[in-house]
Amino acid sequence: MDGKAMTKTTDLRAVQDAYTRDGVVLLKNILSDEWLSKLRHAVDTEVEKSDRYFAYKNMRETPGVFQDYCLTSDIGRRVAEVAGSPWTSLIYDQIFAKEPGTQTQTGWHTDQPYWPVSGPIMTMWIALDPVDPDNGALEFVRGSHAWGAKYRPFKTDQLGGFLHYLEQDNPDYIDMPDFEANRSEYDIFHFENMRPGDALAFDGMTVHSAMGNRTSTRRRRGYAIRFAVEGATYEPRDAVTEWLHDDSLKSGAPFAGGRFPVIYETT
Ligand SMILES: O=C(O)CCC(=O)C(=O)O
Repeated sequence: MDGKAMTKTTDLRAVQDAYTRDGVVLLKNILSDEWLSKLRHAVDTEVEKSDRYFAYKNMRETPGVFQDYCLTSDIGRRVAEVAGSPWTSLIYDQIFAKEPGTQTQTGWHTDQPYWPVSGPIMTMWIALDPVDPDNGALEFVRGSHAWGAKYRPFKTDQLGGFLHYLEQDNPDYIDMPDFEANRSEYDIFHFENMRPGDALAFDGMTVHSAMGNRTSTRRRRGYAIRFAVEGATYEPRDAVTEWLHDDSLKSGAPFAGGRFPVIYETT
């Protein structure tokens, strides 16, 4: 549908290098005008149903625009290219609509500990509006995906504020340091002036947060899709994301198939 050619080898190397080094890379202009318009419209239809900025999840399991985008666009190929993987499977998708005046800062976290998966996974966070520090840019701790630290997942309130830790007794996890209070100790950065259709590809272990939307007029709609790639395995844990479990997959099996379709494969 997009009809875009494979990414040029030299550009791709630079993208892969940045992703491997920093745990996040900016991809410019990955959406056709048609997908941008369809996704904006679909997001607006969802957003009317709730007032929580991160409430809308897993739309891709229901027939409609989100499912069509995940299954028929070039997004699976792009993920495989950035990760250097022969395949991509879908985990789930989510809307982050920080409307004007949504002051809440998304707390620092890593994504992977929340999901029933081990090994490499990637989020594509696609901007549907211009995004900058005024209306809610995402921030990243450069290189944190490679630290080997597994941060304990935690529950948040309706506004995304910290409530309490999950899996208190799981020795695999350590409590998250206070990145916000100690910002100067870390290499924290964001991408300036994302345009609609630009995407952030980031590793499931990269520490990140998002600023609040301090504007009174500018929307900040983000559409995030979570993907598994080669090396990712299914690891269900009862304490988190039971809604993503799939009994047809064995624990330790490749994270592909069942509810998590392979959407791209090199032939
Ligand atoms: O867009 C946001 O506000 C937060 C996004 C985020 O934390 C994520 O996609 O994991």
